[in-house]
Amino acid sequence: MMAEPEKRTVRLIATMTRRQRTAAAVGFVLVFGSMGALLPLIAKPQEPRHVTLVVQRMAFYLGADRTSPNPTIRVAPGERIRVTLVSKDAGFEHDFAVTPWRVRTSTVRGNDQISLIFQAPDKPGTADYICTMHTAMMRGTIEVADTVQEAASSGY
Ligand SMILES: [Cu+2]
Repeated sequence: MMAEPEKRTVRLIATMTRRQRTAAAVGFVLVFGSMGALLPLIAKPQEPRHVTLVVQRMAFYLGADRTSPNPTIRVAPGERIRVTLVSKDAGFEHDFAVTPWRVRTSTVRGNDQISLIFQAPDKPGTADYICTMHTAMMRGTIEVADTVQEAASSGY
């Protein structure tokens, strides 16, 4: 008797008056419409892009690269970034800061690492990133690229 409940539903709708049917339709829209409004609150925010910066011999390096000190970091407008600062400079203290964006990690030393999530500005442009303790040697450019594709093409 699998079809029984369905038949009963059809019969129920058929016996409804026009007013009841309108009320049911309005109820349906209200219930599912409000679920739609709640969806952005329930949905997870997009995972931030991970950028690993290694500090070694008084310079920043991206990911596994050890050949390009203080490289340009490209991000997309409004993109959420998780910077992980990895210390490989025993005996020194370092941090990572983008002062105009009010971004600054705490200090790492020895074999510490620290992560910080921040949101890139919405407008394309550039800013300096620095280690606030060694601004002369540890300084590079962070760029908000024109497009997401441009930022993603620099892949790290
Ligand atoms: Cu430093």
